[in-house]
Amino acid sequence: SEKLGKIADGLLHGKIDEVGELTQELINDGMDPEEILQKGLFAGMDIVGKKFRDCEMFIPEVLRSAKAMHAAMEKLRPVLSEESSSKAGTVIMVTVQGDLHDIGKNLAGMMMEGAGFNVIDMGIDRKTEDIVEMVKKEKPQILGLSALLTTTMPKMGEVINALKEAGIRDQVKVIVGGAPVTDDFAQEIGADAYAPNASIGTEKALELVK
Ligand code: B1M
Repeated sequence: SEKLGKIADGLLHGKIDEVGELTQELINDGMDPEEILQKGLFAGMDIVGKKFRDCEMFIPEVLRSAKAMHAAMEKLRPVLSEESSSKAGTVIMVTVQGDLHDIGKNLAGMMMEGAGFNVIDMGIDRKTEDIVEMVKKEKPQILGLSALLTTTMPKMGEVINALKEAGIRDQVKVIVGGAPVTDDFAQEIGADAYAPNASIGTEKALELVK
């Protein structure tokens, strides 16, 4: 649809209100949220990522694109996290220390809410010790770790080791995700599952609480 192209383009140019409004219009038109994400929002964000990498876009502009993404996701939230009757359990979602990226984490959190999980979002750039404390306090079934930088990925292994040291590794299942994360890396650090995207992350979470 023409609107999907406008969403991608609006995201690229940081048109925050327009991206939010177009997303709402497509939801009202009855479009599948997955299609809005893939063909509109992710398509735009892919171009942002490439331009950022090639120094054709800079941090202030990328931040506007991220804000436009957030505006769209707020519109998608009610559709993605529609009350589910089942009570799947509790998930803590967090971006590890040193890392400020939160779009993928938020999306995965919304989908998990849609699958019936109670999601506790700890936000971004959280210290390993704070994450361990929160796991002790909330006793979630699942801990979801997100990292978007090759430099912060090792923090995910650090969290798993800290859970072991605290004697609570076997009380929580750990799912790891984020663009640079791989299945091999997840196995290497002893995670219970790797989520290449938000919907597979949600499937893995449901499998792990079975
Ligand atoms: Co950053 N950034 N960034 N950035 N940024 C990347 C990640 C980068 C690949 C861009 C590039 O160079 N091409 C690059 C990383 C290179 C590397 O490490 N290999 C990079 C860099 C270098 C940086 C800075 C260092 C730049 C600088 O300062 N010089 C800096 C670091 C800041 C920090 O974190 N300390 C920085 C800053 C930023 C902004 C703040 C400007 C902004 C983030 C704003 C925000 O998140 N609120 C930003 C953005 C937006 C990006 C790109 C363009 C887009 C990321 C994104 O949101 N994608 C990104 C380029 C790219 O990824 N191609 C880039 C959309 C999102 C839906 O995808 O997060 O991958 P993603 O989530 C996916 C899956 O990974 C998965 O599900 C989602 C899809 O369904 N997933 C999970 C993720 N977490 C999950 C958790 C789960 C399950 C699934 O459960 C546990």
